[in-house]
Amino acid sequence: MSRRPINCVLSALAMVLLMAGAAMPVGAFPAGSPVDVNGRLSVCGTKLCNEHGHPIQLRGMSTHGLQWYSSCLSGKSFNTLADHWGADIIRLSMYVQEGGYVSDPVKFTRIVNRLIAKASRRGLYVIIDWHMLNPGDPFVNLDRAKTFFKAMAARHADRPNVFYEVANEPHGVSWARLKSYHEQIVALIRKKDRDAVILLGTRGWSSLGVSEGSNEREIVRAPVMAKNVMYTFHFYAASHGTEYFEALSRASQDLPVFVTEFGTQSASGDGANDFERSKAYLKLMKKRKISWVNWNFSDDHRSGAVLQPGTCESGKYKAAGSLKSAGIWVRAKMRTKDRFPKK
Ligand code: IDC
Repeated sequence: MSRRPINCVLSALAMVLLMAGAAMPVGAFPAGSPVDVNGRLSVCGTKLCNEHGHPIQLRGMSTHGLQWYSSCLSGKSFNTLADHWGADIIRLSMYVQEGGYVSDPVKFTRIVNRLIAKASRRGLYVIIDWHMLNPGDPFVNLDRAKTFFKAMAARHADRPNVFYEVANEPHGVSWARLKSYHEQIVALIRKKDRDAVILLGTRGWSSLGVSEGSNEREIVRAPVMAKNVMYTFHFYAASHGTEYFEALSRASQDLPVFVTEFGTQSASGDGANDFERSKAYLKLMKKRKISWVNWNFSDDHRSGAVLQPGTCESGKYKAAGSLKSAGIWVRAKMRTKDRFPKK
């Protein structure tokens, strides 16, 4: 018997579900997509392992602040990342201040839920980023962070593809203080979500302490005592040279590290690209299987926004000339084949 009528019925059903805004069943990911291939991830020693126990490296893009550039968060832009860029992961950068979460918690919670569903339908991993920036002390927003992560963990605990990043770039606070924040949020997430990987911000704008005269040793001496946690490191190649590079190199031998943000330009997210130094970082991250996420997938005017202004509005992501130089460079680094170990 021909399978066609069954397929028709199934796709009609899928259409109805999609139109009704229903979530696809958790666990159904497009064949061959990063989540289909790797499943639920966990921390194994200093590495990130897939469900078959193989260490893997994920690569992807961060959004700009979710309160800005909403046209860059369309289905088409997610398709571009999944299919054309070969991204494994999308980081949802939900600013806390600057017109972000605090201005309308219900709205931003809804936006994040919607985008998680969108990434999941494409078989991508997704980072829920509590993008605290100023003030640098995460305790200022503690109650809000608790409300947010409680809602996130309750809703997404069954998804195998979600990461929680609990503090983007803390600064001006000691590791002891930061550690106590992390412990509270980790405990709260774990009440609902027993095993998703939780990403912990480090001192000095997630520099492992380097930009505040410290380094990874303070974390090695007093790590957060929890399973499936990793420490974040951010760098901007034109600003952050040897000291940062060496800290990442040392730290990744002692701690599970995830680069949840990097730029090929200066820390302002703008200015000239330093592709030479970026290349050295990428080489190190490949060797050590350190996952990375580039800042940012938007058409903001700054050099770190990978798309040319106007691209998201026009939807012509694949057109010649749609990418800035950072975009051309990063996409080429992301778009490589057979990067995951066989099942
Ligand atoms: C920048 C954006 C810029 C925005 C600014 C203030 O590119 O458009 O006006 O934030 O919010 C970070 C931060 C990230 C910064 C980025 C570049 O996590 O929010 O984005 N950066 O400056 N840390 C180091 C660099």
